[in-house]
Amino acid sequence: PAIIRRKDYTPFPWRVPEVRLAFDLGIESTRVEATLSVEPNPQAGAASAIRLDGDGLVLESVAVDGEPRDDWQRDGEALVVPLSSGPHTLTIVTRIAPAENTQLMGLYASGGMLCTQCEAEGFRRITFFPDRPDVLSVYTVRMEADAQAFPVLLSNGNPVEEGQLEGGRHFAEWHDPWPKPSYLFALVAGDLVARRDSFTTMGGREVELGVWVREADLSRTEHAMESIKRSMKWDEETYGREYDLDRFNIVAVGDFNMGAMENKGLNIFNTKYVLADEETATDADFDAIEGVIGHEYFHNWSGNRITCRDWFQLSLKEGFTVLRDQTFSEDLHGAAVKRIGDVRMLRSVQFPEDSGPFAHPIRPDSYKEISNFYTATIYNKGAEVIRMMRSMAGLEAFRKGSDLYFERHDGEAATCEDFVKAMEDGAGLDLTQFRRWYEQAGTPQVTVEQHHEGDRVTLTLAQVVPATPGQPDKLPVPIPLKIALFDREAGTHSGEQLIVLTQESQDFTFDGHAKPPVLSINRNFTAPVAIERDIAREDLVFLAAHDDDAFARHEAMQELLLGYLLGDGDEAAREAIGTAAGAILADDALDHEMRAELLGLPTFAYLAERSEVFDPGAMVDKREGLKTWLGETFAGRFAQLHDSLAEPSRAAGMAGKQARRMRSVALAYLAAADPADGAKRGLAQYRDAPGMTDRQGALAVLAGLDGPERDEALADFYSRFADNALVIDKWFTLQASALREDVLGQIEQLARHQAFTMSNPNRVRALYAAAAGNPLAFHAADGTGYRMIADLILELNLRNPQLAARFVPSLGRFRRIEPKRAAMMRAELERIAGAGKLSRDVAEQVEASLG
Ligand code: B3K
Ligand code: ZN
Repeated sequence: PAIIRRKDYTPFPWRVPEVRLAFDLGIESTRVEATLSVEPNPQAGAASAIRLDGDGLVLESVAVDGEPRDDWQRDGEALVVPLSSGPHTLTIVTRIAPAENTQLMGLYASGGMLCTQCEAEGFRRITFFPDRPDVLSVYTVRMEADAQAFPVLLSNGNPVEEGQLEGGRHFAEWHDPWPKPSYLFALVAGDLVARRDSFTTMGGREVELGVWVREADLSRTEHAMESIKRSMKWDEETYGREYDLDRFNIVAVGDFNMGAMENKGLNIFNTKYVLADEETATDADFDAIEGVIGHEYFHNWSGNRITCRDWFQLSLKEGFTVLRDQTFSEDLHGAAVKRIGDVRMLRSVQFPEDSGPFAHPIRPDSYKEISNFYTATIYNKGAEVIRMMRSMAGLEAFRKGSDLYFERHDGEAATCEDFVKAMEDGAGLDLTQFRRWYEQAGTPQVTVEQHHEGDRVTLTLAQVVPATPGQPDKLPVPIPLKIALFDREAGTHSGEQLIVLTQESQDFTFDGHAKPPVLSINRNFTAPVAIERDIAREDLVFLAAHDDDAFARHEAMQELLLGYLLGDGDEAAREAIGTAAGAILADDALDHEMRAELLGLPTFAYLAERSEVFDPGAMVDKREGLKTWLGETFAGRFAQLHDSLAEPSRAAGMAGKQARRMRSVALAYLAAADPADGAKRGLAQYRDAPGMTDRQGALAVLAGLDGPERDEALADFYSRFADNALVIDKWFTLQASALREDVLGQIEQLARHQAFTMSNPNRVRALYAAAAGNPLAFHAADGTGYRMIADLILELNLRNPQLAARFVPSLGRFRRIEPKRAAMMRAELERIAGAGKLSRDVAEQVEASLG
């Protein structure tokens, strides 16, 4: 595939101020008439033709200024129409087949309804168009369809007209007054019902809200609706951003490649991020729904009102919007646990990406298939980079920066540089060196040394940004680190401060410390870096028990755990973990959710990332062994917690959620120590569960055990929820995630289960993303796990390239794995590479992986 480069950007020679789309909708066949008003773009050079992107379209006719034309040409999938200078009207008729659209890009069918997904390059699968984010148009959309099959017809903006037609057909017309790029176009046609509500904006605009679902799902939409209202309010209060249409609609779709999509005024969602009630969704599901609804809603300003000039700027909207959704959730439910979870995700997914074959800067320099760049780097590291600006500026100045950004670039297709400049001007920061965060891939590695003399402490900090593919030499970046120096005896510190490491190596001195203080560093994870420091074990125990920064406290515990799990496993290291865990379990000032969080073991993905050579089998034994030991050591306390925190329902609010979290963690430790007791307790928790949080928590533990309790719970779960696809997804995931020797065979059986299908992305991910993340399945010593994932990639390759490509990085990480397994992983990548016609998505990932 061809390489697209950032430096080659040129503006499109034509402007397309207005677009009229007329759809004659049908599942098997849909006719699209597109009328484009075009005029030369004064910002670009003159052109004698217009080149329109297309993908899989059947062209029926072309007319210019009302005159039929046949002097057009096809250039690959594109359509080139000769055009004299000056304004014109272009009318193009195409035909598409939604039912055959298995890629789920463009217009496709899902459970009898029709819906669209256009980001990044799906609009060209609907009609010929300059399908690039810097061409902004005002859209009017007319949809015609069978009234019975498609009673509801939705598109962007506000409704203008609707009516009945002959032959049982009807139509609706929508108009979106805000100019937008084609990737934000959307339509939905189907037999849907809405939960309706309204929101009055700070400027007094009355917005009609709708959450559109299948009738059977209506009772599970309350949380989504409440989440919309909370999002609207928060964005007004926190960023001064007001909604700008009379309608805001969300539609839930069962077959969807990702989480959701921010189409202007008509967000389309994976059902997973809309539907929830206590019986079928966990607390984590509720929070994820609120977070994703917030994310898509916040895009209305960071993404839609200000969009991206080109796809290299993707982090402009995604990094910023992730930061916005993260802090939205922090503000609503407490920052500590949210931050810890976000950092765990960053380290488990983004750090490995940043040290692997697909490492790329948050603003990449080139790509072959843009869909491959919807990554944790663009999204989550992108958010961390903006969060650093926020930490350096302080909240007030940061708001000035964001205000200036929104004011200066409203209505434009902007660049990351525009954002940085607005932050410099508005927040008063000098970001000259900071721009390297946008240019360089790789997670900076920071080492810390501490010296004490007289009453002076010197911290010597050094940084290395590691080489990544295509970027052998790196420059130092500014690394803002919040620190505190603790007086060990008093258990307090004299105040938090922000230091910024800008050089390769730098000394920071602090006076007034008669005794060597205990350093708490990168508090609240101010910088997305890896820190290596020489710290005494008892100092980590001290911080794990006393640090007043929740993240740093958690971090100290993680350092103790990593030290033991990555080291040679000596007794003293384990004892130190025991001492810290004992303090955490005894600390009555902690809430149960934070307590559970502090007792969580590092993920396998992060352990692999931190290992020079990762031996999955050995690590499972060691990590599970530690769990057993902790469970035995604190059996009494865990049992007491499991007994006393029984069955609060969601009505109990925050305290109930905290209790549920701790209860299932306690169960996991108890089961590790005593499987028979764990099975008994697990089944009781399963049976008595007032909702999905306790039920799933119990089933997750039972799935890893043997015996009748496991069988009973799994069978009950399936039959109880057989008609709920999202819950059946959980049933697949729980079994495929179980750490048991026979799990691979079970996954193979689940793949043959009648409820399994390759055509639903949620179901595929439920089984195979869990399998690829399970060290005992994926890394089975004989290589069958690798073969299974490679077969999956090949099977999905052309059917759904985006979904297929998502599975490649797991195989691509072979350089970190012990040599026997690494060779088998590589061989599977080579098998894919040699397998014939590969989609651009899979080809790019596989080529990068093989390096
Ligand atoms: N912007 C979409 C992602 C589209 C991904 C296309 N492959 C969702 C989001 O980030 O909000
Ligand atoms: Zn987004």
